[in-house]
Amino acid sequence: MGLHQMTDRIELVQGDITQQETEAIGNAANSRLAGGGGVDGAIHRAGGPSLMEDLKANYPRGCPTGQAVITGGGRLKARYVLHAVGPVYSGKPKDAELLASAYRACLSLCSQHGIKTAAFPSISTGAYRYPLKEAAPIALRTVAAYLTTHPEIALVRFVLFDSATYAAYQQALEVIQGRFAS
Ligand code: AR6
Repeated sequence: MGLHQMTDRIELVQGDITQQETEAIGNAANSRLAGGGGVDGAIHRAGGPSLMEDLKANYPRGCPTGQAVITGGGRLKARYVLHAVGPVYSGKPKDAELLASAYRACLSLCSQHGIKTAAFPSISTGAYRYPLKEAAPIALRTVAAYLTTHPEIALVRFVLFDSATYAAYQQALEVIQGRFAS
């Protein structure tokens, strides 16, 4: 399977992840799983209190950076939320590995729970200040690589909140597709 076929299962849209009808949506959480601003605040508001109850009951010690945990979706259209903890950008090489690992952890939860469709926000590029031009290709390459070995995942949709984020992902996807097009 070439990268072309893998990237056929990746979609980019500009929008609000809380409105997605994929089986799961990703959240850009913090390691205390304490809730916060940005997409995390929006998901907890839209999903309702059951998300935090689920987190407190099942993951009282939080979640390490680069990992993810799963809860129900509460009042969201999505049945599940994948709470991923991306790195706070430091400029060190480990940032890229932790960011890739956060996406892989979400995808691995999808495989374990039979989730075939998932939507992701741009993890770490808001409050955690990961530069978009670096984060977008890492996010896309990590997902594309996972899809090659996991045909059970039918769709990964990146839901990018603002036009600059959407443009950065669009450009990164074109580079990845262009390089591997047959
Ligand atoms: N749908 C999709 N994307 C969104 C939405 C939305 N409704 N709202 C914001 N974004 P951020 P981080 C975008 O800061 O950098 C929180 O306080 C946003 O425009 O949400 O990983 C957590 O509790 C940006 O492109 O996440 C953590 O403490 C992207 O989501 C910390 O922030 C990520 O921005 C995590 O920081």
